Amino acid sequence: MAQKENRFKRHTITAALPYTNGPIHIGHLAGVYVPADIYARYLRLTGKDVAFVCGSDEHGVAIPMKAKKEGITPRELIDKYHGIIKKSFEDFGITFDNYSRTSAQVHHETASEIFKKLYDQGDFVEETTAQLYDAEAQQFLADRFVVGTCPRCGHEEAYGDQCENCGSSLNATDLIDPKSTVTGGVPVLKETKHWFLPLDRHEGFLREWILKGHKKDWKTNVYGQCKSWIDGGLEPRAVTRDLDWGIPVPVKGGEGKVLYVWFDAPIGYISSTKEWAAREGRDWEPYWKEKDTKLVHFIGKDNIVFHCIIFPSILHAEGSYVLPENVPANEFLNLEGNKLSTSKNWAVWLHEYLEEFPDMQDVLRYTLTANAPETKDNDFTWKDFQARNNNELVAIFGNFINRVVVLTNKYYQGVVPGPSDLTTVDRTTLDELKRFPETISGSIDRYRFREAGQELMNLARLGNKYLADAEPWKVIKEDEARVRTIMFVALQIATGLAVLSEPFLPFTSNKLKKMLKIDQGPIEGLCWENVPNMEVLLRPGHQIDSAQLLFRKIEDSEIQAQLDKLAATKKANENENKAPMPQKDTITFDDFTKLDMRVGTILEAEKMAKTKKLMVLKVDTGLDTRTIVSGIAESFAPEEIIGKRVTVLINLAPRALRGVDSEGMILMTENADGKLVFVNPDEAGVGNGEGIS
Ligand code: B3M
Ligand code: ZN
Repeated sequence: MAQKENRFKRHTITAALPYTNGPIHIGHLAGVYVPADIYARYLRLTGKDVAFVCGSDEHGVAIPMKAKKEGITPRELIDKYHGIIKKSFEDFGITFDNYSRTSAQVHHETASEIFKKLYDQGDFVEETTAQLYDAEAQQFLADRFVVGTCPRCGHEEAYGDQCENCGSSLNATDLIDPKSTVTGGVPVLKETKHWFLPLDRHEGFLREWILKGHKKDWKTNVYGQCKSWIDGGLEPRAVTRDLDWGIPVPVKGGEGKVLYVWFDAPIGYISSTKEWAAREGRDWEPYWKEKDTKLVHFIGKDNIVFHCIIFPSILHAEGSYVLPENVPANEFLNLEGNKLSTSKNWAVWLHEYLEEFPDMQDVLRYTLTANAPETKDNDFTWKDFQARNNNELVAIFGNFINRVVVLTNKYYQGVVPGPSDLTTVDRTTLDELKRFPETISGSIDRYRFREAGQELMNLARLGNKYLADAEPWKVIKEDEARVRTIMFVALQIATGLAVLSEPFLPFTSNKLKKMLKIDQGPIEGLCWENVPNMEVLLRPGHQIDSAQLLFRKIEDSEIQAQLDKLAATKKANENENKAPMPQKDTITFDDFTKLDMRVGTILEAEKMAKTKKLMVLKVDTGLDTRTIVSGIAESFAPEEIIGKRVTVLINLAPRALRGVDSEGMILMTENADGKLVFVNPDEAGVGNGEGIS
């Protein structure tokens, strides 16, 4: 294996801190956490000293905004989602060495210390400026408390601190046509004092570090965004806010103000490392201060400016920290052709996936790696998820392993046979196996996880093809010695898969190691680096276990259920956004008194033949029992409405509907999912303004 870059003695890997204003969805996983975990697992497997850290991002305007929406306190909100997020990462096999939270004392101390040091060094500019203020709400409008048009790209939903469309970092006063998200009102300007990080003062350092430092191994989109910001002229950025939620500003005059969330959040990586080191009895400083530490930030593209411009400027000003070697930001993942959205519930939530597809973490890991938005936005579809599972994991990887283990048990009671003479194909196949660790390493070292994942699948393809071509189930009849060799070669490939799949498919790798009985501590010398050098990975005479299925087929019905769930979400969003029908022309009281509405009971119900919507009802109106035809057959089954009390308009002129005289109208409305419901406004999901017909 080519002598790889070993100038680093340790690796600090960070993954963007998820806001605790909602659960984790597949966009977060594809953009940040799956690639970061693959990278950290791979580094550990190749013997590196790794600190893989993350934690919940619990400050910022997003938190009180969501708490208000949910009718709970910010503290209750962050505790709720910190718990959901932390558990779902654990259940999905994301192997953080520490998952902390920015409400932790260690973080408040660390962020305050760094702020104080920069303050004492005179690295901030203290300035009283006119900031956006909502007079009705009596509060300043920063970050997500204000939206407007981005001055850079024209995106109309840009926030006060950032435009998610072009990634620009903004001052709220930069926004065109700003609107308060608290009251919807137009903000006024009001003077307030804040501390600014003069990024313009760091232009020289940033040019040197990024542009002259030739961060050519940085992704094009990352390097390009940095270059455009630096060339576009860096401006001072406020690093404090007029908020009561966050880390109090630790200097005189900071009363009633907190640190800007993007000042404190990246420092959360350092706090999380401190927390980890204290628990493990290690020293945290080498992971952040030694020059032979490789620091890599895994983030989404909307966080590039904070991780490549602002945080490095803070660390550079502080003076004792290392800077990131790479920031391999991913683009965005869409879902079924639409942008993922927490607020619109347009997402596949990790905790729900884990409930609906138990023990199938690796199927999602594999699919999100195969479709990772590494250089451009990409789309997740449930059909593709099914295809990746059925056509690759089941049909190639799983099929190969099942044949190897079943046949070894069938022909040799599970004992690895000693090979007889190796043919050219055998030797070529074993030589190809030996090349896979370096090929996969090469892709991972360049943060090309899609490519690396497909190389792993190519190893399974190699095994599958070798076995299919060798046909041991036929050869066994006349040449048992040949079959010993075939199964020996196939078992070497299966062992290679067990080792090399661990970063991508950790749950599968564990199952496979158990089947091959190499899970009780690896075989002497069996490790990623040694696969190319070992003549034999699985020795003749080694006893393996019986076959277990690694993957199961995903049925169309399971995919349809997910698509139906998304369709219902889409409908609910349409209804939520649907403006209530405008009021009809005014009528007189006399007009109203002409309507004769009574309470009635449905005695009989039957779907009208050859129609989709119509149902023929017999209704006891208190005056009589009459026939009423109602268009509710797609919303109810006949048996579920027998005996239902309903509101009936009984003096409507009879109408013949498909040959049946309908003598009246049952009043209905529609709930948020678009389902017809009987007029009972307490019925779940019926919003004010819904028409009654
Ligand atoms: N909490 C998440 C986001 O902007 C943000 C990342 C912080 S990383 C220090 O999507
Ligand atoms: Zn923009």
